[in-house]
Amino acid sequence: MRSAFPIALVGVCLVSTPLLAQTCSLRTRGRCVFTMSGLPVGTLGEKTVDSGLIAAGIVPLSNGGSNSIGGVSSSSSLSGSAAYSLLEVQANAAVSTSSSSPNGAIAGVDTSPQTQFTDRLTFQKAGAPNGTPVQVRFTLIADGSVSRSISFAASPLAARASVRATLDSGAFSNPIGIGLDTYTLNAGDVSMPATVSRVGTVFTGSSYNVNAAISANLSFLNLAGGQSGQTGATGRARVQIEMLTPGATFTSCSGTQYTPCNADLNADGRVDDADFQSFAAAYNILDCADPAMPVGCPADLNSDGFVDDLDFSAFAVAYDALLCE
Ligand SMILES: [Ca+2]
Ligand SMILES: [Ca+2]
Repeated sequence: MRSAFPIALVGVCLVSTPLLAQTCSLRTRGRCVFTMSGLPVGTLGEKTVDSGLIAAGIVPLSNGGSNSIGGVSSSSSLSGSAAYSLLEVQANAAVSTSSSSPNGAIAGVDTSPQTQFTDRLTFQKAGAPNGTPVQVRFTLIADGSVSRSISFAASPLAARASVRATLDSGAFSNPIGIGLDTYTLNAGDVSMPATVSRVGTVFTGSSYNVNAAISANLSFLNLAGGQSGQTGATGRARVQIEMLTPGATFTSCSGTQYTPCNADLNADGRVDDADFQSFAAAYNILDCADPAMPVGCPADLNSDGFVDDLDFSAFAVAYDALLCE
């Protein structure tokens, strides 16, 4: 959203009102549930952690707990990290009940998103006056997995796992969503792995927020009488930002450059063997129009519609460099 100073306030406030501060922050949080009937009063059955808003660094996320009584057990865990441009989350939940126990149990992970960053970008173009339109491309690269395993016949909603990465900014319309879900994707989301870009027109001298987040949600299992089940979700996302107008640049509140690193196909900030496996699979498919190719054809590093030897040459350079910097 373009920054706007509320002119009406100027007349009202005799004391000068500060311009909106440049904001950038990181946050991790989430609730784990691990409870059952029959627990002694006062037993911890859920736990919520929240880092609050942190200005800098990598913010780790760690949460979890378990209970068991009379042959019934319940556990859930959540971990991850938030850094500018790189987000990661993992979650697991499991329940089992003995056939002879009268107790039921539930487990799950929620509170969304669990890892997130907000940054504020200001655009410039040398020699151009403030208010000059320039174009910028925002890209979200996301990968992950979900799993669901239950010992009994049930609706998909009885034990649901989902992970979703999102990117939005006032600099472009239509927020990006990439996800996986054992039940059904969010409307408008494409499935992981995927690389999705939006191009926006922004104005020099103006500032725009960019927000990215990952959510992992594991629905509660409500089990009794000799049932068991487990769910898991893991997701990673990386954000890159590129100026398309020659001579245009941006600065960010956090100081992050959001440098493109297109060969990092699994969004973990490194170009290594895991990326090579994805690249090799795409190389065998060749044509970006093939339905088997991941959305956005991320392995087509030179954007010519095919994953071929030209892309392999570019991949090899990034593989040698290893880290996305
Ligand atoms: Ca990688
Ligand atoms: Ca290509």
